[in-house]
Amino acid sequence: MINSLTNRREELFPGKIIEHKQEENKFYFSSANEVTLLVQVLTSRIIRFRYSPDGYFPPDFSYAIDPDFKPEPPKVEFTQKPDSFQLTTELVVCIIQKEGLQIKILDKSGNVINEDEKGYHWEYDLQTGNNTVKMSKWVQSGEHYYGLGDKSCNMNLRGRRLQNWGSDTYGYSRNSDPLYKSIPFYFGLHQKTAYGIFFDNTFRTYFDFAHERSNLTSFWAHGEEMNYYFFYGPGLTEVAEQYALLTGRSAMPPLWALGYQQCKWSYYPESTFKGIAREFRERQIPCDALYLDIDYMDGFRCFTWNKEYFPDPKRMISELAADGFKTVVIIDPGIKIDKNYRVYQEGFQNGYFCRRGDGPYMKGSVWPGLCHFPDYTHPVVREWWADLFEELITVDGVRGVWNDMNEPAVFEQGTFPDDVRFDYDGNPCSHRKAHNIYGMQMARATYMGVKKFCYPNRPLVITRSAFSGTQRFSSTWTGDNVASWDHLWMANIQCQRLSISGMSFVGSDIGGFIETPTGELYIRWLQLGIFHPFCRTHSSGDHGDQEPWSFGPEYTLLAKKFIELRYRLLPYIYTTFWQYVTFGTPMLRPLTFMAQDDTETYHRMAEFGLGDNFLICPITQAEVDGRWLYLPHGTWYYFWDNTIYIGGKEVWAQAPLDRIPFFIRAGSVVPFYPLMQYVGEKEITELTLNLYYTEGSFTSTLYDDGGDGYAYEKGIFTERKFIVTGTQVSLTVSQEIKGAFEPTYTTYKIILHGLPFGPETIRIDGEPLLLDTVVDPELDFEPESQNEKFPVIYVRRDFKTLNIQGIASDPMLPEPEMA
Ligand code: MIG
Repeated sequence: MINSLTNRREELFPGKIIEHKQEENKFYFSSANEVTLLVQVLTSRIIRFRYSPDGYFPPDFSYAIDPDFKPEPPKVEFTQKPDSFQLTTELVVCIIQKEGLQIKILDKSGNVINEDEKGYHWEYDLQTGNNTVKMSKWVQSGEHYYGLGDKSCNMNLRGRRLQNWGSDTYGYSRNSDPLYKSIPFYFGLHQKTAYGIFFDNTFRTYFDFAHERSNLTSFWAHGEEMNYYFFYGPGLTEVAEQYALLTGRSAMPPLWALGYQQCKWSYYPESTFKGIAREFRERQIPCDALYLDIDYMDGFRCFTWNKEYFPDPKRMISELAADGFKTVVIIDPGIKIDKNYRVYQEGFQNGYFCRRGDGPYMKGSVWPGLCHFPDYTHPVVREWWADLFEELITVDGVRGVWNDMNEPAVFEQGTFPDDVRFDYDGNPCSHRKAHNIYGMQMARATYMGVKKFCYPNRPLVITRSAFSGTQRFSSTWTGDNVASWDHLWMANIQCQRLSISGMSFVGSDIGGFIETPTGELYIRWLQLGIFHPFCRTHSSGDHGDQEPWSFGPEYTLLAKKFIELRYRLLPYIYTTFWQYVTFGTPMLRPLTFMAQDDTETYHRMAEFGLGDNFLICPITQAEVDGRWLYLPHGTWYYFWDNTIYIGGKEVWAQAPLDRIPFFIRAGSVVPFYPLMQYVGEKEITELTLNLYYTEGSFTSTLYDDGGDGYAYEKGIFTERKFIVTGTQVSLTVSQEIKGAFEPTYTTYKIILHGLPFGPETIRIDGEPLLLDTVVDPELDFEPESQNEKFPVIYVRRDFKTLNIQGIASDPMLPEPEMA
């Protein structure tokens, strides 16, 4: 079937099943030619398929699967028919053909969700001794495909062939493939029903979505097993959640890591670095983190300082900390070959570096010159690596670590030679198998160290390369992009795609890494960046400055306005992060994920949701003052002027350079922090809640745990639900509170948007209350809105029920405008 593989060899297929056995939720089927299929029913909607060509399964080992994923085995009914076996769970039916082992999965109404064409087959590779393992499936009528993590092409993958082989792709472009990360997980969607497939194989993997043959989708790898997980939705979001349950979620980040971050290659010496900090505070542009790129090191030796540039890092970092800045430093995998360098000596003497096939340590050239590279797939090496962070963190005061070049990247050669050996946690192998998880294991070892030494504070790790599951250890960014409009378009798609592929803590280099953006492009990019979980400006520095104030006063003001908006939105973004941590829900939600029942959304990809209640659509074109976009069904408020839009259709969003198309779902309660220059600058005594009136009922969530530390793991957090119910003449808000955390704020300032009536009586838990009408300075993003008055109510934090009764239409209040 799959053409354009390596040499033409013989394709091998399973024979007829002659034996089967069951061990709890594991079902083994063996064929006449010794092929064995192991079907493991993990939950009612997650089924694993593992194939052995010779009846032998090597020890079960995966870096991707979350060790904490231990679901109770579900109920499975097993039946046999003349031609097939059948496994039935509460949600799906899985049919296994006796002749050929093809799989067919149906939902309980009998709709085919996924069906093998040839199914499992393989080729033996004489050269390496591996099997090229293959799987082919029918394309279902009207099927669309999504996912695969780090890809810069259109959202819908139908018609494409893509591969996973982590690569350092400086200045990549639309459709470049592969990029830095390897996430062999995709979604299928047809008849409004979604499923997912995760091919847990770390070799170079390929996915063909109706590309070679329009009726066929297939995936294969040049080694290891055909070993994949099937997830049943039926919702796309549910599929993403199932995948995140299996491969894990991030822990809660420190709240400051959701603030604005500023980076450049490179800020040095100390006076320059501190100058950047000073400028942020003088200009009152909020910022939480500053980054040191490779030049802070002594000759690019990891865990050292260039003492000429940074004579006293501990003093410098503590001075920055006193002003609210966290310092994050880069650490690459290449360890300079230098007999006088401690890290090199320890690695060399203890055998911690990767070896070539014939024994010597592998050498490769990167920034420091010739280097050896730690084998992070060895548990002892990871421990050693983790401990190397002690001084940087406990003495110098570094609060986060940035892992780069971990695809792994090597100058000239690209990456390691194939014969390089790895421990692979006791399953020794070559680079062919370890390549795609090298960066992940580096990030894991880094995380262990940063977490250990930052305690009781939470760590921040950011990595360029990743494999499925890396989200358990690290955030990520999309690598070396370019300051162009096309790259802004890509940043939007890449971040959405990484988010649905398990990695929600994601952002792009705002403004572009290579070359310089115009002021306009920088602002348009920042407008998108403030809605990405990871929000950092970074640039190569070769082409001029890229700070929020680098483009002239007019743009500086705009940059400040959008970074300020980011800080106002922090409690909402933090709540969205908590949903991701708790349920695996992607933070960024492609339009199709928001409205899977609406097939119009299948053809659009610029619009996305952040959390439950926001819809954003970036402007990715020069010199325009708005754009057409598709609003999913429901009622929406345009953030900038409160115009009310009815979704389920295309609308025009007026967005000159001081706006990004940003809509808020009617009925939602959006928490706002007061303006701060950095997280923790002020004690928050009052939390603003922006309530967007709706007719009918809608529930919003607010999570809080103080933003750092680990008490939340012991239940010291609060989850608040605001249930808003509106009629033409009344509005009721009930609050449900779970958890034991005591926030610093004791009152809510509730700002009412879009009330269709004039409030007459207000009762809070039965008692009467007065209404204020304010010109709300906190919402003054728009000069036009300065004179607009919003009704405001101040209530105690733990109220249970707020009730407003009104008289229809009060001339005192702004009429909601309908678009
Ligand atoms: O070969 O550390 O993607 O963010 O600034 C370039 C220097 C190495 C690549 C990263 C980029 C970083 C740069 N690095």
